[in-house]
Amino acid sequence: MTTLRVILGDQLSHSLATLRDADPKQDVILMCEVWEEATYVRHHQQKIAFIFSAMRHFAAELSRRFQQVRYVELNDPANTGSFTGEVARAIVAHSIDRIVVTAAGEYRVQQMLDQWEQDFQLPVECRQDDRFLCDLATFAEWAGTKKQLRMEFFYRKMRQDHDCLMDGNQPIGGQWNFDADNRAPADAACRPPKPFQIKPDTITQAVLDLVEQQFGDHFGDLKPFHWGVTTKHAQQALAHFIQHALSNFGRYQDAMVQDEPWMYHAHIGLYLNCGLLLPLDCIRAAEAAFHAGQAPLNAVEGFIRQILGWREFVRGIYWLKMPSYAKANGLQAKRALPSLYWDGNTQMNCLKQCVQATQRHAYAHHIQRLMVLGNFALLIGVKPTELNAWFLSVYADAYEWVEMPNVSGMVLFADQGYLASKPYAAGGSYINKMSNYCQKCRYNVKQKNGPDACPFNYLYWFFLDQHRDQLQRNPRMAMMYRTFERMGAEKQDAVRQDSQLFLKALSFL
Ligand code: DLZ
Ligand code: SF4
Repeated sequence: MTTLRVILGDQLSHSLATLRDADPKQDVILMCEVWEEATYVRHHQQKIAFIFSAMRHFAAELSRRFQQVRYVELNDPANTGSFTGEVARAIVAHSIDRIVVTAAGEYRVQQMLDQWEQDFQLPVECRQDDRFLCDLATFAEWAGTKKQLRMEFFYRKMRQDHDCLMDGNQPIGGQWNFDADNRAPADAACRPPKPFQIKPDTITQAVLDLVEQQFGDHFGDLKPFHWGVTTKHAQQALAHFIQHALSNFGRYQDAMVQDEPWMYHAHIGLYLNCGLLLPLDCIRAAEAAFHAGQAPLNAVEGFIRQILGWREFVRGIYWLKMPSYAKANGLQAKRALPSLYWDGNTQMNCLKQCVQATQRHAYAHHIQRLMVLGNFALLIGVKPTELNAWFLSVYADAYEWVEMPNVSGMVLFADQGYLASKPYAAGGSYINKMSNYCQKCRYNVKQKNGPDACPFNYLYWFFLDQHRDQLQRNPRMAMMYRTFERMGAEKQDAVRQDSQLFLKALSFL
């Protein structure tokens, strides 16, 4: 009996369910670089390089444990270009009797896996991805028939279930959430550490050459490439964060600084989401730092909430709501994604900064994604499908299960409040409060109308005005609508005129 064990590019964990009962001599492990995955959206060059190099390193590690690791490189002339094609070839080459795989991270790929039994007329065992801390059945049970889900309540349950930062059945520090302490703008004390970086080895060099050849026309800079590509690197990156950045992570979590893409963030999302790091290891490491007095509670709780709370929450929503979630467009947004998202060609300094960081690093930190890139798309009414495709392709950490609920739910309010209690819309003053971008901008953040006014200022009110029917009754928006009413007709007209002019110009760019 020969079992084929298939490992996908975001399943690079030695503890993966697929490998658990594997026979080191008899079984065949399959990993493959395939065109379909590299091009179903045009991924950032660094993202492809990262995944291919991490896959090659992982396969090399597996070869020490297993005798038959079948690794198909992209340029292999026999490569069929798809997972299904490569499984078919492996079945013939190794006389396979059964297939074992772990559930895919993306709906699209799971559909493929679900066909294999029929395609190949072989038993296929598709195992749960138990690297996640909340299994999908438990999440579905928690969500029940609720019309709206709130992360905060899910998170509390997860804290209790995993006995994380708990004092008996109460949260350590007497509060579940210290977000209110996590909104400091940058000040003189804000001096972020150098990010953790790894020099490319020969495997990564070969992958960089391949990506340059095959995907050189994709978005983003390929070099300098400094990401880690092994479990060991990823663990070092986590340790680097805990030692040098975690203590200030909370305080400056929402701060943005000109030409400073890294801040005190962890930059471990890409390792976590491809399996080089496990969520529970990150959580326990941060918890230990708190107990050792190395980091304050607001920072540790904030970090843990992202992983134990938010990450699991969005994944649960994705699987609960797919495939219809991909089509959600609750605010009927119709605009194509402006070209500035690809070339950074704009005089709005905040947007330019965030697009440039994305181009250079396949990374931008969460508040740049949310408050600048996401907020702008929300205000101008970008179609969810277009913004989803952009976020999915440009960030090295992005897979659809995590990207889509963040973009459609959190950023665009396309699910009409299933995930978030209100749209994350903000004017220029909020960006100015949390960053120093406005000081270098051609626009004036203090000005509300006219050619020099910060476009976020009038676009914000225009957005509210446009979506009055849907948003006015939202209790969290009521105060803003009252403020808009108090502006009076003249100012409201100026908002409409400036916005229409701006949007017209944008569509010609
Ligand atoms: C993102 C990605 C890319 C660019 N290339 C590959 C690949 O060639 N082979 C592979 O196994 N995985 C790749 N991935 C990650 C997959 O897209 C990811 O594993 C699935 O989308 C999860 O369902
Ligand atoms: Fe962005 Fe407006 Fe500030 Fe310019 S003035 S950086 S457009 S928020």
